[in-house]
Amino acid sequence: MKLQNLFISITLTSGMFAAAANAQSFNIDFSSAGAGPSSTYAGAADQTGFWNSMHPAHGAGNFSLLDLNGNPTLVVVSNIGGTALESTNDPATIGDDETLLDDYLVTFNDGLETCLFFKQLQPGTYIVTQYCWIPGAPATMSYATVDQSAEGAQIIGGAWPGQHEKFVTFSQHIAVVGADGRLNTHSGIVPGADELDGAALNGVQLELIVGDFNGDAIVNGSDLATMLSQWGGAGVTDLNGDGVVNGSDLAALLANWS
Ligand SMILES: [Ca+2]
Ligand SMILES: [Ca+2]
Ligand SMILES: [Ca+2]
Ligand SMILES: [Ca+2]
Repeated sequence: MKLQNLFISITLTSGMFAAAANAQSFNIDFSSAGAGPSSTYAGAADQTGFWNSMHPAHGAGNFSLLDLNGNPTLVVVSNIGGTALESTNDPATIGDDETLLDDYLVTFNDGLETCLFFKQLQPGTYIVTQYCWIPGAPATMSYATVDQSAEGAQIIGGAWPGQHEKFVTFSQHIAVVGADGRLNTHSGIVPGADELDGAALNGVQLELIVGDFNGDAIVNGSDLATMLSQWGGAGVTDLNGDGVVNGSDLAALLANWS
């Protein structure tokens, strides 16, 4: 393709891909009230948009997730382990922070984490944010892991710092979802801690890094090289799923360049 034509193709198609990316990024709050934070609330992942409000009763089956625009997707999530929803008004939290943090799933069993099982996710690299903060008892630590991440456990807890802070209110893992479309997250008792103090899961944010093919959560020349190696054919770099790697996919990659 001539460079000029490539540029035109990129210009025409780049708008499509913000929507495609949004379709595979999600905000989830556990709530008894049936309403999550407002759509202007970005959380710790800096990701505004619709917040799914999930009650433990939803987790018994497959709860269908809406995307950041509030549109239906094929992605479903179920949960085991901590299925009791606790609610405490921590005096330090207000507004949307309170909506997210002041109710939560809890486990009191050191052999049973609060596990979420996502299915039918688009394969790719995700930044996975788990909120693991116990309102009213924030010094109690939780132990957060993600099966599809090369990163180990992160231990989360501490007094509300006035805003979200990694390792205090949330964990963050880079995870790679494969062709099976699955992602498993866990928040459990810290090994050796008193299980009767509990461990929390207030909510989760999943952010798909469109255009990252090597799992480093950065979109750069390495990913571009992978795309060019598949140019004109099929492969994982076919970002819009139309069966061919071309300028449309390149536009999506460049739109997310790190
Ligand atoms: Ca509060
Ligand atoms: Ca919540
Ligand atoms: Ca990369
Ligand atoms: Ca394509």
